[in-house]
Amino acid sequence: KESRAKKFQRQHMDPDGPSNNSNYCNQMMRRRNMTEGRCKPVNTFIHEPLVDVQAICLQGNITCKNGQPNCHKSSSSMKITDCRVTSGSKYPNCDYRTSQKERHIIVACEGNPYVPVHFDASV
Ligand code: PAX
Repeated sequence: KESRAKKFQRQHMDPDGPSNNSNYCNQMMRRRNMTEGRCKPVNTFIHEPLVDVQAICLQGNITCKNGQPNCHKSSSSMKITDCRVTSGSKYPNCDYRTSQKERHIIVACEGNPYVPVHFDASV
């Protein structure tokens, strides 16, 4: 079974991206298997080296949206792409809007090694 850490990498890591392309989210959401069973409504891809994203787990500790205490906010802003399903999108034809941003990101971390498992927000 896919570990939570590997699932985070599949859903959120794209260190070599983004291709400067309005179809980025349509392609990546399908390629990373987030359009099976339903269209995942919102998903963020992170365009930074994996080690830099893993290091967020050692940075500022904050409370997560769900009240758990295991969230961490990146001390630097990071290059990200937000993918949001369009209002007219109808499964199985998942249609996304692609928005590139530079933001601080908040991730939840777990385990030993203590690594990212959930994307909480960008600020
Ligand atoms: P997830 O299912 O929420 O979390 P995601 O981050 O890709 O997946 P499994 O065993 O898979 O169920 N975990 C936690 N989740 C939440 N909060 C804390 N503190 C926590 N600690 C551990 C993946 C796994 O992490 C575990 C959790 O139990 C899961 O284990 O966002 C919904 C999705 O949209 C993404 C982030 C979420 O997907 P929501 O409802 O929290 O707002 N998303 C959201 C995003 O990619 N970008 C965004 O800007 C926003 C707002």
